[in-house]
Amino acid sequence: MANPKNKKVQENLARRKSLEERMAAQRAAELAVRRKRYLLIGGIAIVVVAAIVLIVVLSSRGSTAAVSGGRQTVSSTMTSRGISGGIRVKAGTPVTWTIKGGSGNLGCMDGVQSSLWSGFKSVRSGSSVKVTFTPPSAGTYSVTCSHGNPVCTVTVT
Ligand SMILES: [Cu+2]
Repeated sequence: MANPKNKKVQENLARRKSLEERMAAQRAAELAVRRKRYLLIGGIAIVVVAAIVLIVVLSSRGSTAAVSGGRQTVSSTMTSRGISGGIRVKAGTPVTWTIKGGSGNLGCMDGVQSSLWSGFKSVRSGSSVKVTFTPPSAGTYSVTCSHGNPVCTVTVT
């Protein structure tokens, strides 16, 4: 049965089999690398989204007043879009709220008025105004410009 032609066929078959095995191994390795890359990209995406959510949540909470000597003080910056996040204060303790007029044209955001204090307080770009009031009770109070458009809210706890 030592047919030289048969032997050649056997050799070719063996060579082909090993080649196919090597190709399969390579494909598996490539798949593993791709899977690892997707996991990494997914992980980074999750971290980025979580960071954005955290920033949005923190900025929407607004500035919390600091209490010292029976007075709460807090400061904010007015922009053409109002005061980002507003402020958080406690009921019953007098508040001094310093509002700085941000650079550039503030547009409609020309000042602040609210049921928390009397009168309209003008806010101009580049200068500061102090608003004093004592929050009567817990709740959310709206602050508007002279035109009645929302500037921000004062959260009283
Ligand atoms: Cu306005």
